[in-house]
Amino acid sequence: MLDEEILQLLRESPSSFLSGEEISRRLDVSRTAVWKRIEHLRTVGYEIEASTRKGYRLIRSPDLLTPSEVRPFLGTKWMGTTIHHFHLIDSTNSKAYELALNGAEEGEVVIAESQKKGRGRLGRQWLSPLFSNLYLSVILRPEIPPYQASLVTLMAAVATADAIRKFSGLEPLIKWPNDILLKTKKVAGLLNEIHSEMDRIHFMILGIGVNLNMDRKMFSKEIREGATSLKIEMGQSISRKAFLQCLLQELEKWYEIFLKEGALPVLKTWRELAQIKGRPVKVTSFGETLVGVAIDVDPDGALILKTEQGERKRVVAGDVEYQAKNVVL
Ligand code: BT5
Repeated sequence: MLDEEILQLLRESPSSFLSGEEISRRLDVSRTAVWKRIEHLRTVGYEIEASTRKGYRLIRSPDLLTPSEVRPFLGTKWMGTTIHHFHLIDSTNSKAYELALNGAEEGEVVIAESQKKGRGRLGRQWLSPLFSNLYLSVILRPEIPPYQASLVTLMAAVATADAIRKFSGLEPLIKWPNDILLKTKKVAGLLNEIHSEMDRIHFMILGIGVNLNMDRKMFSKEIREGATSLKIEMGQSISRKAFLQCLLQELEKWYEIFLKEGALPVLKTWRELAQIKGRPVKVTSFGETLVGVAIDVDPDGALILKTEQGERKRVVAGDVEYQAKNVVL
């Protein structure tokens, strides 16, 4: 908190020095405390010029995702108004869940620079190295029946893919239920969790991980072939702040569209971005494997496929592998 307040003061006078005495007076802390926090800010990447007579001046901020770095540029109406920021955390989803249980409001966001136990679906792990990517969880409290929750998942996939498309000019593909691919490699994953009663959602957590500045060697051997980052695909370093801004704007926009206009616009764009119709797929769902051709998603977000035996199946949760070439349906 004190770090944020010091940065705020330094930002207010970008071209002039602010004395340690002035900072300590305005924030009601000792000069030693100010000096210690300035030293800490330097270790996390802030370039702060210090002059014994004149005081301190902020020269450059690192690409950190702290509230004071992020909020002024967000351009959202309500999403991300409150940001909980951590350098290292177990999982942003777990933290957001805990905050939501304790009354956090719709639109509050948890962001981490790295995760110790970044979570994928079904107990899998999400590789979350420091300062490289985006790890965020958004708290939503939609007034919809629980059976519609998977539409919010589709909505989040659409918003994430749309943000990647707008930011990079590349063509992301959504892979059911919620992977985002660039040229067949996974660039982003979503883990959405729900806390509900039979007929009411208390809250949903949209957990989104997007690989932004990871180099190929940073991926573990197991996932290297199947994963990518925006930096790898665009051939340049990515401003995490700028991407976060784009992502939260898209999420806010798509969530409002979903609440106002219902599922149709979300499903329409999901279909465009997933191009799933006619894709030969192998689906693993609750221990069962189905091989067939994808037909569509239904209005509840379930995957519809026609099996090799000609049966029409509806899959509500599972993993999909794409096979060989498309079939014209
Ligand atoms: C997902 O799971 O794709 C959901 C990932 C969600 C991560 C975000 S980060 C912020 C928030 N907080 C969390 O704790 N989680 C969310 P799944 O479909 O199960 O995919 C997991 C699989 O993807 C792993 O088993 C690996 O094979 C692969 N993988 C792991 N880390 C990866 C990475 N950084 N990039 C690409 N693939 C990865």
